[in-house]
Amino acid sequence: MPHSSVEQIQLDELLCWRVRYGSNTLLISQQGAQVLSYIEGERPLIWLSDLASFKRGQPVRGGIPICWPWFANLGQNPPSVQAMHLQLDSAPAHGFVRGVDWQLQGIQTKDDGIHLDFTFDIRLNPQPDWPHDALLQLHLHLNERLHIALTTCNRGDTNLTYSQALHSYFAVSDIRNVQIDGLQGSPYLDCLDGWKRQVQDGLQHFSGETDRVYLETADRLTIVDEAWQRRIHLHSSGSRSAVVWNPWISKSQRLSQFAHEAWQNMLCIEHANAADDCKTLSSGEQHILKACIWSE
Ligand code: TA6
Repeated sequence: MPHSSVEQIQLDELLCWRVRYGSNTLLISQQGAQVLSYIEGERPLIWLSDLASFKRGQPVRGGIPICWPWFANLGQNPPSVQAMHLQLDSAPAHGFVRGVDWQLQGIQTKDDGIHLDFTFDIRLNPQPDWPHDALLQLHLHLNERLHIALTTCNRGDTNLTYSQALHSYFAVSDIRNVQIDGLQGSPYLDCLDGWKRQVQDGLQHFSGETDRVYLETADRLTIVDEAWQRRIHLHSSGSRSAVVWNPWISKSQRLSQFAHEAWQNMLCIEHANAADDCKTLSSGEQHILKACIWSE
């Protein structure tokens, strides 16, 4: 097995772990159980903003924030997701688990790589406006690839309906010169045009702000980056929706922790259960959203 190590570090206000496996380096914070960055060899695969700040209660710009128990603004979700919340207008974007500490359950070095387990237990973090009994488990497994599994367990007596996303920021050479392979023919909701339903025609290129929820998605997507001679492979299970986002020029200037030119070097592709793909769990049921990320 290649050389591997795990060290606990402090980044400003956040407790983090730096995990190494061979030439791969993963940085995770206890807050949000958020992957902050992932570097393969010399080059970032998961992007972290140059202006990222590591403050308590504030999601870090970049990495893989976990959006749960709703994706985007609650009011943009299906009525069944909205109905789980008691104060629609006070609900934070992307849910309430990004900015709070999760519990580290364990770190194990095995023959197949390094495994980290975190939980978010609603019983330890009660949400008066979202009064449901659920347990979130995040399993991170690092070897030649980064494997992520987010499990939602419904411990309540009634149905639990939620949406979610692994809000992954990928590093690219120049958004104007990359494309996504695998979305051809998929329907999508255009979040910049009233969430109107469209259909993807051919490979996805970028020439402006893009914010889309793709539906009926394939379980394999690829970011083709000719300039860096790199293909980033994204395999998933438990998801039939994927969010594609680049803020482009003007929105970049309204984003926190985001340099004005940073839009050129990042691309979000987020494995999700969003819109029509939201999930309903009966009492005692669980669902696992999985993603596997690597480049070659
Ligand atoms: O995933 C795309 C999106 O919903 C965009 O509309 C934009 O708001 C982005 O998420 C970033 O959201 P955040 O709350 O992390 O700034």
